[in-house]
Amino acid sequence: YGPEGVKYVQISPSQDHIKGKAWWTSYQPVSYKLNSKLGTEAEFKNMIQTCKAQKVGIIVDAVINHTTGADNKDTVGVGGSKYDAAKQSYPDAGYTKEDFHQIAEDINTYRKADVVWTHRLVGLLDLDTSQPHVQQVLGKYFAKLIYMGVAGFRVDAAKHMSPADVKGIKEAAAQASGMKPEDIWWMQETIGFPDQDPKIQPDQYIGTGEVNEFEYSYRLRNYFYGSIENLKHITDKLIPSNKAAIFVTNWDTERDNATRVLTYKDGDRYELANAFMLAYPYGTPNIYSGYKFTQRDVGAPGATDTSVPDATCGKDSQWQCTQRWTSIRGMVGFYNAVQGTKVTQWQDDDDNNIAFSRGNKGFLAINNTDNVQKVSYKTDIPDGEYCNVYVSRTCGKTVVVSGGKVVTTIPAHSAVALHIKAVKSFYDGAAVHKILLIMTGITVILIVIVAVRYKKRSIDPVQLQKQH
Ligand code: LM2
Ligand code: CA
Repeated sequence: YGPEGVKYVQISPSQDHIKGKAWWTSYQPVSYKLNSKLGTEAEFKNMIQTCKAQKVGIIVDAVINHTTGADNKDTVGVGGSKYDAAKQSYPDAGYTKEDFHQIAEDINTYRKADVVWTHRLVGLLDLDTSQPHVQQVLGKYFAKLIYMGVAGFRVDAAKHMSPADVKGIKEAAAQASGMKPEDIWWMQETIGFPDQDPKIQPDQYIGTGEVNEFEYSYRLRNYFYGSIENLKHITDKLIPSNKAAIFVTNWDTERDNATRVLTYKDGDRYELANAFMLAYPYGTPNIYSGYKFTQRDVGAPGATDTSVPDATCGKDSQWQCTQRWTSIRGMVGFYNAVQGTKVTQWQDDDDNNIAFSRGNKGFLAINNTDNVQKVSYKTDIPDGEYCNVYVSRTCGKTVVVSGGKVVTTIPAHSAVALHIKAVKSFYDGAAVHKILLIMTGITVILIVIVAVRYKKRSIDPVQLQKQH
């Protein structure tokens, strides 16, 4: 990931949790020990160090609103932590019954913030996150992860804790780690719905950190199945860019909201939407990579009640391996190359062809129709021959910018993505090879000529080559 320009990797929850084959067992913690289905504490540490050495930070998904389902009958977590859901006792976490909200009811309305904060989310025992003891337990957990080198956090179910509680928890984390609260990267899951209580909307949580902007994902789907010319307004009335964490989908929406978001099952549109997200300046983009599934609850390929085998990519793999797609890798490079620029030269055909530049650093054109499209777009990137990083990783496909214009054809549901760090030139592998060959030829001739003229001087051919 490091050499590819990926800056952070968000991982599934790292806490000890209930046993079971389903993927969502990771969302039922039994303590804050770091042995889980996904590995041991030692492996976790090793991952952090390995990634850090390549300048890749780890973001931990912190499940802090609740513990297990109230009706869970087991007594030992995957990592060995003891618990008793009936007694609301989680000794390895340091929780007793007093640490939980004592309303034994599920959330039955989203029109009352208080209910959403204090009732149980799908039957999960709800921590009383207003209590100093709970905040301290959680603060220590965050501090431990920070000391281990973790770069930031995704805060699960933030919407189910009041902004005041979340603030208290973050302050406890700051105190325990010696950091300032504002220096802890805190990405909060706050699914907004306009008809729900205003007090649980994403904008209520931006005081403590970033929030997930789900509306961005919904718009992407609407536009890619409607007209992508609308993308020019995609950020209208959304959370401010510096507070928004965005994605095309995540593990929840690809299962429970597949009619509202794009997923790997949407093929080209999904790929194009990810490219757009990486090309257009808004929020912190997250690329999601999970596994293929037909049933909602089925765990990762090969999962047992207590383990998940390493992911594999390649032919026949059940993993999506989004991070290996040519277009994604190309667009990660694009994202990094165009930082600091704005959108310029927006062009569209009022329907499903769009193009824009990122100042003089990048250019993206998308054809979201079923037909090949001949295009002629203006661009602010300098004239030259560029690699189309959406379709090739080796500069196998190039597009020429001439007279400030891109004149080319774009296949159905494909894109042209050009940026100044991927130019077909002197410096790219194939070209350098050819140029060296030509130069060698010229050099030989020059040496001959020079040798005739300055017979008596010895000229170092290497020097000559350099001057040339
Ligand atoms: C999240 N964000 O707020 C996660 O992104 C989401 O994946 C989690 O739900 C949820 N919050 C709680 O952390 C998943 C999954 C649920 C699953 C829960 C708990 O989507 O289906 O609920 O994790 O593991 C499961 C059962 C549900 C049952 C519950 C409690 O599906 O039927 O409710 O466990 O036993 C009785
Ligand atoms: Ca709660």
